[in-house]
Amino acid sequence: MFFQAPPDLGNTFDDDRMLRSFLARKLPGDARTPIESELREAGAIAGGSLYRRSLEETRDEPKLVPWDAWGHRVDRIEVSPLWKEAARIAAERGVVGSAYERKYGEHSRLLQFSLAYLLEPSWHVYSCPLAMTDGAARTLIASGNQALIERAVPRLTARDPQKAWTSGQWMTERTGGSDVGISETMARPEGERFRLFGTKWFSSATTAQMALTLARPEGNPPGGGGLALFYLETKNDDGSPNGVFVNRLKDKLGTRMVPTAELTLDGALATPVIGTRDGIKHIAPMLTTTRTWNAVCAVSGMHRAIALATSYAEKRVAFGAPLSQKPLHTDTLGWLVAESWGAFMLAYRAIELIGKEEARTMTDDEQQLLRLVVPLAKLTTGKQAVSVTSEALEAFGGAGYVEDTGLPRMLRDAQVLPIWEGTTNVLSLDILRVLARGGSLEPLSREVTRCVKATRDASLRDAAELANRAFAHARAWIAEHAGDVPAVEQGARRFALTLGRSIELALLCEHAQWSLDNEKDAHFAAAARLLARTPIDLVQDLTLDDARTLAS
Ligand code: MFK
Repeated sequence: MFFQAPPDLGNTFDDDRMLRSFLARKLPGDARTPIESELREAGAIAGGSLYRRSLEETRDEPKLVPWDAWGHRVDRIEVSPLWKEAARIAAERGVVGSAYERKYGEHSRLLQFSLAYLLEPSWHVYSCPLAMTDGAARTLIASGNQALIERAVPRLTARDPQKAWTSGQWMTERTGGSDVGISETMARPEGERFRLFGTKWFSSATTAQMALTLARPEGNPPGGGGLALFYLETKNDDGSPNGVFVNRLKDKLGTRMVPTAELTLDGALATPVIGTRDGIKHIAPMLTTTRTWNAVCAVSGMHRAIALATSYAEKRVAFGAPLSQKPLHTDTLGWLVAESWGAFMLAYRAIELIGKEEARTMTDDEQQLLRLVVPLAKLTTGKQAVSVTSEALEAFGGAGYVEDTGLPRMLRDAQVLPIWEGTTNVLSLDILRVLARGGSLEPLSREVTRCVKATRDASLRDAAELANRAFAHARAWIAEHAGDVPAVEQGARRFALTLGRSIELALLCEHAQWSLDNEKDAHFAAAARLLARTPIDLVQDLTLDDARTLAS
């Protein structure tokens, strides 16, 4: 009787050609050895014990316990054993903390995000609370509020699991997750602090000890400028709720191990983080951080899905040979690899820039670049994650559709990536806002030019030039339509995706050239050539009235 062998994983660091090559290129010798050693340990866990547990422990979805046995309101959320283990691993390995220890200067973020990248696909989206925790630490530090920094940052970045805190990021209300400026939560002054009253409609990973949230101090004007950024702790010192009540947990398509709650704030005592206005502006470091996490998790999910599909192709025999020997099957997988490596380049460019900003080695040009690269990385990789994961599942045939293979979960978890932290359209509009407020495409343009110039190998010239042409087309389109706001808004997604995809291709060409020169490895050049044959330039020169007609 035949039984199919399942796919398996080895050390996910050792098996990741892209990550290893990128780090070899970017890390100085003295940092490379210790960083690789930490990542190899994480890769062993991610491909071994944690991966096996993630396949086995699929039933322990979070539960809300509103009352204790004696009738006290406790609103306790019980998470899975795997999440508890993830919390321990994350703290001990510094999946947030290592970024703040800055042991490797501007390269510290490469270590920290690579840890997240390796562990994410094996811990049921525990990256969600970590992303917000990282974002909260960064936001508090940027605020300069010394009292809050001293109170919270050591806990948010702690290596000791007993001391480590996570943070929530409560922005979304019933009025909407995109147009945050119309939020209804009110803040009533009480001494130097405020009591918050309102509802938060999506609060992710609601087990956090603290949260950063937005509310409108009484008397403030409507709109985003009238919101203030607040810090609150979810429990009082005696463990009772600090005016934060969990109405219910959301029943979601994916990220089902993440407790996502609807909350009522009924007099939650909160401290303004920085002034009593401009909350959206002050929470922006959170957005930069969590959107980068989103991109990193998108790439890591793609790599995991492809790694499993590649392993399966070795084991699965059909029509007389393993799938790995079938030209059509390997063609399909090859395109997926190219897509995911392009995504990797853009996500890791964001990481590099954040590391430089924090180590204060960043130029003004790079500062402007960061403001554009983060939303571009988030929106471009989010879309890629869904399509690549879907295709990778198809590579398993029916097994990819069966729950206890663990495969369908990957697609469901990928589907959140273009949604939370700003949808593709909202982030496309964010790019337009940056440009409308005096930002420029010049830093991106210089990035593409640098990559194209660095790409000397004849086999890569067409790909590099295509990246250049696509980018130039997007740039010409936005210049041509500058005065026509509806036309620019209508084309914003195609414009942003063209920027994102052309930069991915340019960065991949640059890396491919480096790898040819230094590693004699032709894989990245092959990936760049393949990526160049996918749709890179999505800009449409005509205003598409037909689309409006169909949607009305
Ligand atoms: C797997 C790991 C992933 C982690 C997941 C964690 C769980 C996720 C849970 C969530 O999904 S939380 C909800 C996430 N919500 C969003 O991301 C909000 C989406 N909406 C937007 O991003 C809108 O564009 C925005 C709310 C910002 C629009 O509001 P406004 O009031 O129209 O903002 P405006 O006027 O554009 O910006 C106000 C100020 O903030 C401006 O500064 P100035 O006043 O000095 O000009 C902006 O420049 C600044 N700003 C806005 N966005 C910024 C920013 N600055 C830097 N970076 C940004 N991204």
